[in-house]
Amino acid sequence: MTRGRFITFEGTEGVGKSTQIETARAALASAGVEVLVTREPGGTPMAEAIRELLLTPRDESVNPLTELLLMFAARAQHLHEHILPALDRGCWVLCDRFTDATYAYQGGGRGVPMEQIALLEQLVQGDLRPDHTILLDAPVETGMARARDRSAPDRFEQEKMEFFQRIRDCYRQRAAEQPQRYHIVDATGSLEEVSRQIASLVLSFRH
Ligand code: Z5A
Repeated sequence: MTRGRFITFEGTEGVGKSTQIETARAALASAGVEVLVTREPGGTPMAEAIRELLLTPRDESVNPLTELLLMFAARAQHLHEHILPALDRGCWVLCDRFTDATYAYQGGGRGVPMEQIALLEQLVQGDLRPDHTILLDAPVETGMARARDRSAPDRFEQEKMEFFQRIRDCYRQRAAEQPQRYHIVDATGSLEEVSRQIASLVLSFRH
């Protein structure tokens, strides 16, 4: 049995990750590939409960280390109970955010030292890294404008523009450092243009 591919979707708020993960799922399914779509933080009942803890706005300020540890606690549960069993049975896993988001949000955004994130990454994941990471890239303002009409902002969405700018910078820097894994897609185009690129990109991962 060939192990499935692990593909992650990243980017700042509202760039179209959830929309494009569905495009990717449909393209792969029509090519006969078995696909599991999941997300972080979350993906199992317990990890979804941790997501709720992380996203709920609260009066108490949240220490960046608490946030970091909760992200990796959710990830350990998700990875071992859901992602790894799927990959082992040959299923492709499409995940809406993964550890690159931790480097971008907790590292770039909150200022947690990257070495601390790398330590936890190794502890929780061992050698597992995504086979491909699709970075949907657009100016922060573009994503915010697209996401604006939704429900009340969660704890992350309440942050200022500079926070999201640091996150975008961090993603772009990581993509430049790891060009073999990262695929940058310009997310400013129309829905049809971006979807076309995503479908052709994920289909190319079969070879
Ligand atoms: N977080 C973290 O800090 N550390 C970690 O390690 C992890 C996560 C894993 C939850 O993530 C939060 O957790 C997140 C980071 C943090 N906080 N923030 N911000 P999330 O992924 O659930 O939340 P999100 O980033 O806010 O996702 P989102 O806002 O749902 O955005 P999206 O999935 O990228 O966008 P979308 O829902 O597909 O599209 C938004 C709207 O734009 C929608 O109406 C679409 O129809 C429209 N759209 C999409 N593409 C286009 C184009 N091309 N043109 C026009 N309109 C479009």
